[in-house]
Amino acid sequence: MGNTLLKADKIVKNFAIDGSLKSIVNYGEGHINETYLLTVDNLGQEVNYILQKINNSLFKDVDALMQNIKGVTEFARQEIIKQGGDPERETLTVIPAVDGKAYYFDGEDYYRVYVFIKDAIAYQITPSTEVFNSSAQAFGNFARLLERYPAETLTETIPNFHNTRNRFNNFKNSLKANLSGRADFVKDEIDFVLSREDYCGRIVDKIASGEIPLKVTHNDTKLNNVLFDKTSNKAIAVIDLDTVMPGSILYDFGDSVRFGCNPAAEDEKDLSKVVFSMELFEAYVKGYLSSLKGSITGAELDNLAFSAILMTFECGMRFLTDHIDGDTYFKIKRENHNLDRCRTQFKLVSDMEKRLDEMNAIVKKYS
Ligand code: ADP
Ligand code: GN1
Ligand code: MG
Repeated sequence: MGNTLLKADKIVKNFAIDGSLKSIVNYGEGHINETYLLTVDNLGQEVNYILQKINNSLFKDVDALMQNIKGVTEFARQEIIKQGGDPERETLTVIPAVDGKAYYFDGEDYYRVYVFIKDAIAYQITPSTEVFNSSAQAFGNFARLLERYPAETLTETIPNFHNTRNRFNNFKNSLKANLSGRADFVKDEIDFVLSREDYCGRIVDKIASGEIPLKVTHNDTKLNNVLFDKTSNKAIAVIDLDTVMPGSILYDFGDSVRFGCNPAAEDEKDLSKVVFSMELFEAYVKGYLSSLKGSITGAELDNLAFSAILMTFECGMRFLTDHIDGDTYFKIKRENHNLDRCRTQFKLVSDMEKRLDEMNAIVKKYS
């Protein structure tokens, strides 16, 4: 945001926040929005908030996006209160703008403010099977919560978000346009995608035929979208609710596995460190299925292991598309960042393809 305290101060004054802004720093490792930690002095007491500049080139209808988030967080809040929990810690809390809206538009950009969840940590790499198992339970419980949420009140914030066939067509269009000129240097990665076209329709077709149910899902279930208590290391809150929309729990399961069953970073350059961990997979399956007992269908279970391959493939294909487009979607911090990310995903896909039978056996064990 040009990052001056002065500009931030003007923005903060448009939210229902008491006190004066002391500092603003970049925060977190999200690829989509610009996230800042605010420190406000309120009568001698320091209070933190999360300020986000919403990525308006992706989220075209910010009003609808924020209505979704308000709806889901208020619903979660009531459930947490019923269970005797602390709603300001266990879900996001939107701080309204002074005009009562859930966001502020300064004529150029859209901003929102959340209560800062204190003494919490977001992991960029899975630190242990215990932590990963706890994230699985948190996402499983979140899926249960969303089962009771009125789906008809939600707007689809990014249409076709996990329609892998659509993603494949977008990839082919990017390849044709080759806006960055980079397509000529990534032939192996391009072939990797093209030779797996038959994966793309496997889940969307089953959703279309009714074999796999459409549910309200999170759609962006990577480990750093869960906050953990710094002391107990237990998952406390599922965050990043921009993509809560109708989808399949296979998307949520697969995306968590994609990110978390890898002992290295999503953008690790040394691919010898990137390996699919069966131990972490088992920890996730165990946690997720324990939370979803009685609600997951046979068709969902049959496709659970494959969904991990598909979501990893889809994400790698999206990184490659963005690399070829010239890095217009995901935030990057270095040259070829999206290509590095793509390569880790394809390494994981190759590993999983070899171990699909073992993965299915683990799903069976906990079904
Ligand atoms: P993006 O859409 O860019 O991924 P997120 O909403 O996931 O943005 O936020 C980025 C990071 O900021 C999260 O991974 C987490 O570390 C941190 N974060 C977001 N909201 C909060 C919050 N309310 N309290 C504490 N940390 C937060
Ligand atoms: C983005 O917003 P963030 O960083 O939690 C992306 C996900 C990708 C992920 C890959 C809205 O997630 O779909 O899987 O990066 N979110 C959006 O790390 O596109
Ligand atoms: Mg995020």
